[in-house]
Parts: sequence; structure tokens; C-alpha cells
Amino acid sequence: MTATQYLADWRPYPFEIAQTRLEFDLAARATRVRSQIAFRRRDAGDLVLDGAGLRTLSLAIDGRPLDPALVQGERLVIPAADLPDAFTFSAEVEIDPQGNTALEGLYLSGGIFCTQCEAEGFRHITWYPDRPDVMAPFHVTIRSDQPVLLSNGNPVANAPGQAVWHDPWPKPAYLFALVAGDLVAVPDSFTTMSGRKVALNVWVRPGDQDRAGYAMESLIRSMKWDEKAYGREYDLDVFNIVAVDDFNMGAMENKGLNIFNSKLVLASAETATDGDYERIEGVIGHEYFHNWTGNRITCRDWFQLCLKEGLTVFRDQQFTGDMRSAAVKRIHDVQTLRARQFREDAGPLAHPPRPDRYQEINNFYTATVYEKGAEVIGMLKRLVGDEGYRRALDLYFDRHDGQACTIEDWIKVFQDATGRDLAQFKRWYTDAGTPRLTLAEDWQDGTLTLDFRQDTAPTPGQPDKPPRVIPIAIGLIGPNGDEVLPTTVLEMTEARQGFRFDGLGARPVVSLLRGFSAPVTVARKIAAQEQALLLAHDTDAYARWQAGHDLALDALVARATGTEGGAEFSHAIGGLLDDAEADPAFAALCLSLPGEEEIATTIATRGEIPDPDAIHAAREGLACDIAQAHEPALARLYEAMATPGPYRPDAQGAGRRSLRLACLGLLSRIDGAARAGALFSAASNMTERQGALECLIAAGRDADALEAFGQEFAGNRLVMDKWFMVQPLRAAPERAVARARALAARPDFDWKNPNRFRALIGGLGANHAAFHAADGSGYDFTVDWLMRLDPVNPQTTARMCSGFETWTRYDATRQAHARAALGRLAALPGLSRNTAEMVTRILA
Ligand code: 0A1
Ligand code: ZN
Repeated sequence: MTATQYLADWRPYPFEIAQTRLEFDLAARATRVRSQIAFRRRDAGDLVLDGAGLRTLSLAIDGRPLDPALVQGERLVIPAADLPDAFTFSAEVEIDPQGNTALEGLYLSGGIFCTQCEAEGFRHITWYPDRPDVMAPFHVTIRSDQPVLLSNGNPVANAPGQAVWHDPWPKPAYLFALVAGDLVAVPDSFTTMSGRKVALNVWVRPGDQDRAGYAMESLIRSMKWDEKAYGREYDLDVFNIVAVDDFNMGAMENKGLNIFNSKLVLASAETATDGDYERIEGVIGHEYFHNWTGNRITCRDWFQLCLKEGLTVFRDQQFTGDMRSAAVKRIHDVQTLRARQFREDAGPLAHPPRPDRYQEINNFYTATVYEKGAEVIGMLKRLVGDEGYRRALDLYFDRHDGQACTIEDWIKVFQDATGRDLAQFKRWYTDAGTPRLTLAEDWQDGTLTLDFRQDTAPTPGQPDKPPRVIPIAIGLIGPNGDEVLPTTVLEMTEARQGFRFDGLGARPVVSLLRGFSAPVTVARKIAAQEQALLLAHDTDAYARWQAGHDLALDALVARATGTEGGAEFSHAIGGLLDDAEADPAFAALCLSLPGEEEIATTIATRGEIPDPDAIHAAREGLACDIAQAHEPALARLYEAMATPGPYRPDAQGAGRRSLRLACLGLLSRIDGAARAGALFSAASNMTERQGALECLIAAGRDADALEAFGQEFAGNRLVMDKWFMVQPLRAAPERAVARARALAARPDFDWKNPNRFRALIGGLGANHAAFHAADGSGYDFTVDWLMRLDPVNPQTTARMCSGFETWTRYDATRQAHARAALGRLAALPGLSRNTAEMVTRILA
């Protein structure tokens, strides 16, 4: 059993590092790493270093060899008594990059040497204080016959067979990176606001250059944006981005040398969708923005992860909002938060944005730390205003540059910059769970009284939930559709609190939680006609969309639980379609019905047991009814939203294509997927081709298209990932598991590649009715593959366990199947610490 780490146990490291020198002699099976670390004592204590899976060849202090018996498992402890106040620790170790299938530390991806050190990967490279509060300048020498040799910082020397890099900015080991391989650069440059010329490179495999241009453009936009929006300038002579095919996550912000999953770099009209382009821009921005929020100012310990991640997600969301449509971006972000974070917060894996304990830190790169962490910052900004936010951020950068910080430091800069007491606000960081906001309204003689209550259900280890500060942005819409109160932020601090609005002529409709001003769920009684009024007239785009979404959700829940529903929604859609062309992206959002997972969550929240098959049937039925009721308008829009001319991945074109595909999705239910078949053959961009293919699969008319697609893109891994993903995802639930099994048996199901594994196993997991098949086949298939992957790649296995986090909300038969499947996984001999922690928490 692994030990739990506690926030309360953090102690300062007793040494600081003046410099870290590393020398690598790269070889696939036996890489030699020599290190020299210049330590200086700061406090009393032993020298404790971390190391895992190293073949240690020598250890020394100031050249005097150390007794190998000082190695205790994954720690090397050198007693304080044996150490002067300043000394150099040196080590030589051997590691096996080719055998490193876990993709943590130094590994090989398609012949390219690369690293992943966050959170605790550096200990797989050499002995080191592998903790984020120990920062040092790095001097790195790489010897290898690979043509391109990269590390962090600035190049010092570069000759065939050897390169030397120096990174002057003190950094923790998790930001170390090394890349060596046969790579080509797409180069450009950027001159910062103070005139520093920075050489930029996006490194890809030969032949992929023509798909790296968008990543480079996104990088330049990110660098400009951070100067303008936050006054943050880049601080080295070079900035390198490398794309690799085997990567556990999206990308990594290593100082001056970002390493990316190739799917977040490579894009062309023929191979990437509008969604892919938007993600590339957002993640390139995210990693770049980490240079200040994460690298220059890092985390004191891993409990503080949301200090860098919540803030950097918040910044990348702002960036995308500025580059594209802010309203559409906000709605997308709310959808993701609800789908992933609310679900996490409501189940056995719930934890606060700043957890106070963990077993395996890699299991805490979660929607709560990232996306809820960002929402919490959005609330702070709403509470202190734009000016206050800017002052606080300026103070944060001034005060903490070069430091490893905590959430307390972060909150204090807001207090100091704005004079506001944030003691109660801090609960958003320390308390898990999504508050539920209940609104009761009273109307009398021109006065509207809003009576709010907040309550949060207990979460694992946190039975009591004191009230939080909730910024509730509202507006009031008169019965004729006019706004009678513009956006006003109510600050709720009590468990129950009332707000009065006097002097109103007629009873208005409350436009609630405008802009999604707090990450809460809402319970209110509102008539369908009032929702329709908001959908038609609300001035806040999020609230408008939400009104339509709630109408749809109510209809779907009614249908899935045996009643009628959908007339009001269908009527409202009629109005929406009439002026859809004015804002196609928004119309597309409104036309896309809530997903089956969300319907299940809503039913469970109302205290009932969701039936996945009934939910699927309800959604199909409503889609069909809408298509039938509005066929002429949908058909007209489908034609009108064609985007002639060369493909451009901008927000405008993407908006038109998203409306076109929303119409196609509905029409395919009633035209035998004829339009989808035609579009699949005619489309020249991947957005429309994939969209059409998904419709064909859902309609069961996919054989020819899949064959053609598979042949055309057999040589393109990223596109074939789509091919593997859309089949289990879109297939009718009764066919999806069999389909997934057949795909898994193919020789090109390269399951050790995380993208391919996630495409197929995750594709099925996202098909709600198939994953939760009543006979347990979805659970069994998934667990069979998790058991196979765990010994090879524990991190990706553990992350994918979260598909099971909702298992207790289903009926007894499904629960029994899920418990049995998870039990098999738990019993796997040698189960990794990562997966063991996840299964234990899910079954608790
Ligand atoms: N810090 C990166 C994401 C990342 C996190 C963990 C990893 O390995 C466990 C890898 C990447 C980011 O936020 O983009
Ligand atoms: Zn990040």
C-alpha cells in the first residue's frame, strides 16, 4: 500500500542549488547521464534525493565516492553530518529510454528521444531533489549522432554530435526537457515589446512541415497577446516547440522547449477539423502562457497545482475568447466544465481545486484542478473588477517572480491589491463539491424579491460545507422582451439570502447566472414560455443559450422518464432558425441537443435512476421530431452554410460549418443520410468529411465511406485516430461494443500509443448507452484493455478509469457488472500505484 502525501507535511528543502550540470550520452537502450549539482545549505537536515529505475554507476560528494548503501529504494539519503555547507554532488547513472513505455522521464517516440518530467519524471533520469520548490539554472550537454539536439534555455554550442544548452532562469526539475532526433524546423521570429529578437521553431518529422504553419501562427499570436493583455514578455533568445507522437497528455510547458502531442501541432485543411485548429491555438497559447504562470512563478508543492494550471487555463480561455468569439468560447467552456468537472465533483473522485492529500499526483491533473481552478479565478475577477484584477496580477508578477508559491500567496496579492477580505472566498480552493443554488421568487406591487439558497452535498472526506461567496450575475427581462435591469452582480455570502428590486412595472423574467458567473448548478421553477422568452430576447449570450438548453433538457428528461415533451423546444427552434444566419455558431450551439451523459446526470440529480437505453431513444426521438418539424428550414440552412473557396480555419468559417453540420445531423435522421453521403464524397476539408462520416455511422450506412477513409489516410496516424474514435463513438449502442472489439483486433490498433488507445477505448467510453450496456459488455471490454495497458503505461490507464466514476448512479444490474469489472482490475497482480488509487477511490 502506498503512503498518502499530505499538504500539512510540506517542509522547506534544506539546500539550495547554485547550478545543475547534466551530460547525456544518448543511446536507445543505455543512455548515460552524468550530473553535477552545486548545493548550498540553507537549513539543518539530510540531503534527500529522488531516483527511480536508475542503474547507478557512481555517486560522490566533492569527488569523494559515496557508499551505494545510502540508496533506500527510490531515495538517496546522505546524512547531514557528512556534508559541508557547500558541496557538489555528482552521479553517473544509466537509463533505458527504449524500454520506457510509461512515457515518464526520457523515452523514445518514433525514434525521437524526448522527455516528460512533470510531475515526477525527472527522478527517472537521474538522482535529484525532484520537487517543484527546488529551482536551479541548468547547463546541459547532449552527445548523440541524432541531427537535432535540444534542451531548455539558450544554445551555447552546437557541433555535429554534441550540443550545449544553458538555461539562466532557475527552474524546478519538472520543467527540464531534452529532445534529440531527425527533425526539421518550421522557423519564424518574434521581436518582443522591449526589442528582444526571439528565434522561433516548430520542430516536426521530415514531411510534416506543411502541417506546422498554424501552430507557428498561433505561437506568434500568443506572444503578442500576453504582452498586450498581461504585459508579459518572453525572456530567452529561442523558443522551441517539438511535436511527438507518443505523449500521455496534450503538451508540456518545459522552459523554452515545449513538447507537444503531435495532434496539437499538426493541421491541414484535409487532415484537421475546425475543433482541432481551435484546440491547437488554445494549447499553444496555454503552454506559452505558462512561461510566466508556471515557470517564472511556479508551485511550492504539487498540492498547489491549480496555482499554475487554473490561472493558465483562465488565460488561455481569455486568449481564445479574444481571437475568436468570446460568447461561443464561454459556452463551450461551460459545456466542458459541466460534462467533466461537475461529474467529477458529484462522484467518488471529488476533490477541491487545492487538494490536501494524494497518493499519486499524476491522478490530480483533473478537470477540478484545471477547469474549476480557472472558474475560481473568473469569480475573483468578477468580484474585484477588471482594474482590481490587473493590479493584483501586476503585484503577483512583481512580488513572486522567481519563486515557488502557494494559493495563500495568490490570495494575498488580491487582498493587498484590492483591500478585499478573501477569507471566505478561499473556500472555493479548499472545499470540494458543486454548490446548488435554489431560487424562489416573489412578486408584489412592483417589487421582485429573489430568495437564494445555497447548499453543497458532502464529498469524500468533507461532510460539512459552509456557505461560499457566490457572485450571481443577473439581469431582468420585461414581458415584451426589453431588458429592464442590465447585468448586476449580487454577492451571496450566506446560506440563504434575499435581494429586492423595486419600482418595476410588470413582472420580469430573471436572466440568471449571466456569463455563468459561478460554477454552480441552478434549481428554479421557470415556465417553458419564460425560457422561450429568454432564448429569444436575453442580451447575455450564455443565458440565452442556457435557456434553450434547459428547454431541450427538460424535454429530453421527460421523454426518457416516460412522459411527453419537446413541443416548446421545437417551437423555439423555429424562431431560432429564422435568424440563424446572423450568428451561425450560436445557432449551432442551440441546435445541438444535450448529450446523453448530461441527460443522465440531470435525471440522477433529480433522484431517479437513469436508463441509458431510454435516454438514447429519447434523444433520437426528439432529434427526429425536430428534423421533421423543421425540414425545409434545416435544408435551406444546410445549403446556405456551405463555405465555398479555400478552407480557412477562422471562427467565422468554423461557425458556418458547425451550423451546417448541426443541420446535417438532424436531417440525416430523416433523409436516409443521403446528404451526409454526398457531403462525404464532395467535401475537401476534414471538418465536413468527419462530420458527414459520423452521420453515416450513426445511420448505419458507413461501409463504403469507412473503407474509403481508411484507405486514403492509412499513412496518417492522427487521421486514423479519428477513424478509430468515431466508429465506437457514433455506432448505434447495440452495435458499438462489437465494433470496438473488431477494431481492437486490427494490426493497426497500436494500443501502446496513448492517442490510439484513447481513440478507441475512450471513443466507446463516450458512447453513453454503449459503455453502460445492460449486459456489462462495455465495462468488460474497457477493463480488459485497462488491464492490458496498466503494466505498460500506468498514467494513461489511471486517467481512463474515470469513465467509471458515475457507476453508482445506474441500476443494480449495471452496478453489479461495473463492480465486477472494477474488481477484476483491482485484483490485477502488480497493479500500478496510479490505477490502484483510482480504483480504490471509485469503489469506496
Ligand atoms: N503541465 C501540462 C500538462 C501535463 C501535465 C502532466 C503531465 O504528465 C503527468 C504532462 C503534461 C499542461 O498543463 O499543459
Ligand atoms: Zn497547464
